[in-house]
Amino acid sequence: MKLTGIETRIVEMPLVTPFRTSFGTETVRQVLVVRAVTEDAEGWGECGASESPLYSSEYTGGAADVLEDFFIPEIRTAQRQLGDDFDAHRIAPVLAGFKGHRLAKSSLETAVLDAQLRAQGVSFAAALGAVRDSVPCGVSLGITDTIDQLLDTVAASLEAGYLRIKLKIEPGWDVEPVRAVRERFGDIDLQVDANAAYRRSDFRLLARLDAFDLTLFEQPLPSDDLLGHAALARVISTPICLDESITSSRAAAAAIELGACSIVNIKPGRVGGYLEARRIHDLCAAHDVPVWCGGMLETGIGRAANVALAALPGFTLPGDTSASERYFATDLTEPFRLENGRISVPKGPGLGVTPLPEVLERFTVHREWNSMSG
Ligand code: NPQ
Ligand code: MG
Repeated sequence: MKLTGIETRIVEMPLVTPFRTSFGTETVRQVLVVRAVTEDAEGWGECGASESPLYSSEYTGGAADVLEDFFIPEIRTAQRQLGDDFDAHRIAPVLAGFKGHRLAKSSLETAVLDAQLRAQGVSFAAALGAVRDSVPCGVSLGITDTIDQLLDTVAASLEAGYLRIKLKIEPGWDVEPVRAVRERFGDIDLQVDANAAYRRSDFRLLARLDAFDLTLFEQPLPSDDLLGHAALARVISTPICLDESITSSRAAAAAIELGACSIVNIKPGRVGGYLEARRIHDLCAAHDVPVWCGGMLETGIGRAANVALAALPGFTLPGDTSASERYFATDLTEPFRLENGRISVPKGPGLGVTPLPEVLERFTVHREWNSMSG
């Protein structure tokens, strides 16, 4: 394929409700959107980074800088050397020398892969190996001021049809909200996510969550503490699932071998892209480790790709692949809707959706064209 250029954009999408986690509260989704233009098609990718480096070390402005100053120039060189042999599979190897910045790398690879698949007339789902035409959906619910507010939010989510509820927890907001939700709603599929907010000294507190029959406990401890998670897994009965710790297929292999988790949250951005995400899916399947698709408050661009990935056979648990309206009054694309707790996998070439031009323009705050011939 022949790349003509890559556009980097920052858009700011208002959220329908503030989203509070152990690391902060988000009211606007500031998101980097990448458009790859080739001679035959154009493709889109979205970066999971947020305005501040709180979920991980990446943030939107930094992602834009590293793309514009380092990654795109390196891709330009590779494109010149490889000519028609250049394609999306070359991107990760070409950028491998640059450390980290996986969310940024993923947005670039996704945009080029989308352009390539659109030119070939192949959907993301077909290219990745999807086996379903719709996926079961869960929802991730932020920390609220009161337990009554949380109960109302859970009730509305079940009413909307979500098949699984995930509660964000942190020290001081854990056993009591979980108890209240379990008592009020009975035998629902319920799980929790701490975003690394606990420490090894909290094991006795965390063992109290065993009483509530949770499907899983996501990322209790800091991302670099695989041994801590392995130790925790030996003293609690709730299955541990890792999110932030799983930055690559190597990290996933280490976590599984150490017994640090028995379930894996796959976020394609966090691992550097959909191709690496598929490798982790394959690795986990080989070890009988269930996986599910996480979320980073994606617009329709990232959501389309996530839903395609979540249709692979090893994704046996409902993902954080919620409907567009969970986050946005107006999405960048035609909205993804929940039907009987599921979202349909797009069938069209590439992502199968494109940003609505006037919506994209309305929310854009920065835009740069990076020519491949410049
Ligand atoms: C998680 N996501 O699983 C993340 C955390 C998260 C849906 O719970 C802006 C960008 C805000 C990315 C807030 C969900 C975010 C974000 C939370 C990711 O841990
Ligand atoms: Mg998480």
